[in-house]
Amino acid sequence: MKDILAAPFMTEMIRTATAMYDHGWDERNGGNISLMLDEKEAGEYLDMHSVLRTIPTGFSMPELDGKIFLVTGTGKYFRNIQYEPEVNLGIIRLRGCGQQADLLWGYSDGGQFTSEFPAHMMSHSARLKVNPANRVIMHCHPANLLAMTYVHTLDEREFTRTLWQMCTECVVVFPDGVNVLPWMLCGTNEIGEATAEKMKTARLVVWSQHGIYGAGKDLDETFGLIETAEKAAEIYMKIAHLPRINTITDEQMHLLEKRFGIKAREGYLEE
Ligand code: 2HA
Ligand code: ZN
Repeated sequence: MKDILAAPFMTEMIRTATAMYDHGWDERNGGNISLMLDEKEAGEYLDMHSVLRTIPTGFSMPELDGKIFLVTGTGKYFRNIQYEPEVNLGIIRLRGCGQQADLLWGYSDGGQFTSEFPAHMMSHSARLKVNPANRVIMHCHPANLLAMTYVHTLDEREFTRTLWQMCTECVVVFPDGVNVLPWMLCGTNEIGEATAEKMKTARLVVWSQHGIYGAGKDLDETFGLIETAEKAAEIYMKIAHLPRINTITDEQMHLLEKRFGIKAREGYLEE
């Protein structure tokens, strides 16, 4: 059996969580990540028949039965993941219509997966239907995106258009735009279901006055998606109180579409 702490999925998870903390996106126990593992790859590092304990999930999700996830722990600090991965992370495999999670590794102090587990698993399910290559769901609290939800309309088209106008590459990086949920109680199946619904049409979902969810094929892509949206929100928060005399026009965004072979979300740009 290979050393799991040297597994690429583990080192990338630790590197990503540390970078997120360093960006100021994950104060205290803020934020959570889930990464769907390839069963064959995980099998090189873990005895798949050895279940440490079983944790009930509190929801039903038959389509994820048998799927294996590396997930951050509830109450755990991103800042500490690099020092004690086995305490702060866990690997679980779902079974019993997704109602049971068999712990294969981690949460070694008796802990369990993030309180946002329903939102993560429901979002995985939604994204897998859009694109089976999507393996990552990431949640964090970037200050400028959060700030924007206090001063900008939460209309999804308007919110997306504002972000696209803040940096030239935004429309290229997230042509599918940003969906927005109003304030909702976190850690519940309800916010999980609402997030998953929004994930059907975009890889970024803002939780107003709370944070953001991102989805992607790997940790780098998902991190980059949130990083780009947060950069745009930062520029917005620098200029929102000033008269705007220049912008990126819809005509210019159409030029970006052509140059980079992308298509902005239907109806979000003027023809
Ligand atoms: O787990 O970010 O939304 C901490 C959170 C909850
Ligand atoms: Zn949060």
